[in-house]
Amino acid sequence: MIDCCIFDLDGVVVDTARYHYLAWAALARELGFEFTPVQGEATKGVSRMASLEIVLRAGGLEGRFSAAERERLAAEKNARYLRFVSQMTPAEVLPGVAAFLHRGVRTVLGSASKNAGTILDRCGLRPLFDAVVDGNEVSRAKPDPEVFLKGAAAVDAAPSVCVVFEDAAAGIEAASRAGMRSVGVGGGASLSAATMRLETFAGFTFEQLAMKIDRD
Ligand code: B16
Ligand code: MG
Repeated sequence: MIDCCIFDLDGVVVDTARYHYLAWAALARELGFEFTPVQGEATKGVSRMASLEIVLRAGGLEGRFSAAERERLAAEKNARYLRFVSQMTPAEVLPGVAAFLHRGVRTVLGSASKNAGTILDRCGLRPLFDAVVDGNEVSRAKPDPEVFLKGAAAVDAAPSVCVVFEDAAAGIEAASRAGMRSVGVGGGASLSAATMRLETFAGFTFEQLAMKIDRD
């Protein structure tokens, strides 16, 4: 039985990954190197400071900045990212997601992002979630299960009745460590550990989810 759907945000509900990438690439350019889209893939689902380490490593700059300087670089990237996010509209919700969220089952947002609230408000999505757990409330990043366990607890759901929708391998592992089933969303090659795969929410119904998940 499925009684609670927990959604990752970036890459599942909205495509903010391209804004994250543009903001990191601009920072890299300021630091004197190119950060490619392929390198940007590694920042998906990863916290802001861990993403900064990935960017600095790509430029051969790891270990070059103090903690205070890294905080400043991350803040600069975030300010640029927020300029993109502040222009978002409901049209940027990925196809089929809003319709799927309207189904009576309990819905929770479980995201690593500290900007999740702003994105939900810009896209008119907040009323569709019964609970929101984001990067401001968790101390351990995915693949630690903390974000999903907190999300399930917020709506009083046992992990065994929860299904997590995720686009990143770290999130699929976090779901499994939380004792939850998972749906790997999108074409990412690293999602093979998910209970099932889903290319897009367009045309996807809760009944199809229940049939597929309960059969596995
Ligand atoms: P912020 P998710 C993650 O969100 C993104 O996938 C990842 O690229 C980003 O670095 C992280 O949030 C932190 O975001 O800088 O906004 O706090 O996929 O867990 O919804
Ligand atoms: Mg994601």
